[in-house]
Amino acid sequence: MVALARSRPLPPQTEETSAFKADVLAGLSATPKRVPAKYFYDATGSLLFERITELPEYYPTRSEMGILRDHAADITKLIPEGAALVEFGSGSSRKARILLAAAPKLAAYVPVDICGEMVEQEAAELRPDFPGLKVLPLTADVCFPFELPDEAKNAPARIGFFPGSTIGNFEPHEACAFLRNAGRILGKGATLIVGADLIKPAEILNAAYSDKAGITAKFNLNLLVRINRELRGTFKLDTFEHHAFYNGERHRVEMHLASLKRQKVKVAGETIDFRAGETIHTENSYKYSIASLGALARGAGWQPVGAWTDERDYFSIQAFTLAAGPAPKA
Ligand code: AVJ
Repeated sequence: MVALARSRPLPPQTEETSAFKADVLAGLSATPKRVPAKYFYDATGSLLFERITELPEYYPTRSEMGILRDHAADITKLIPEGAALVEFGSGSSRKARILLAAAPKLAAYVPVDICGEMVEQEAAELRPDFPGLKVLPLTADVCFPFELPDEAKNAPARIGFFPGSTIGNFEPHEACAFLRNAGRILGKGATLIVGADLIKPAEILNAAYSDKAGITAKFNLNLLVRINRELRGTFKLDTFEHHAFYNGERHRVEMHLASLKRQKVKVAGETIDFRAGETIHTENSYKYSIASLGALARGAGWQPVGAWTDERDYFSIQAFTLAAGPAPKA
């Protein structure tokens, strides 16, 4: 314990940290500066996101849970006997629990997440609540191809689940690539259930991403904390500010970290220059309509088969089945 206090070794150089380093250095060398949003979710970031979901201004989680609860019977009609549910970017599995409870005919649940610790822990908490279900956690980045466990591969059908409007974090062309990749992973006869935030007035969106309690600002700034810890960064947190706004032309909420002054910052031995007011673009959260997500999915080989919204039309759950034949080429 004494040795720990005296020397603080860097985290071991795993495949994960070297991808983080390469992506951060590339993003901070680009103009305009950017860092991929998936790096928000270290242990602290995941906890901060859980707190965001409880904020009065942040409606998406509550709206989506409400849709799942109100329409669970209808949605789970799409799930055949013995099927495997594969959740992309499962996080806390809170939403999957609603489907699992409404679909006792499911044989397996495969939560897939980039955060291995989280996915194992959630699986351990799920098992006693669903004793008949095979829970098979998988650590993977859902942006890339990965292999399903044999039990899921051999199930009579696979149902993909991608809730939380995580699809909105992708550029539309990346969302299309994700959908095509999901089709390949799930295979013939698959169904995909996607949660997507809907286009709505800017005031509602701006409030949801700039909450009064400042939790979203903390979530955004935690990216710099993570870079400081994992990549020997020298970001001074009080010299950067959280900015979030709805870009109506592109149907997306943008989050940025703005440098309050001209300064130099070191990251992994490299020097990064900031102008006063210069920002790091840390997230896009694209908003869709039923029609615009449907068009995107069709382009990736999926056929829309159902859509459900809450009474305010803030959020949507949309279902697709894999169209017969190979997915259209990119
Ligand atoms: C987890 C991607 C759905 O875009 O609303 C919340 C992340 N960012 N507040 C979103 C987020 C700022 C969130 N998603």
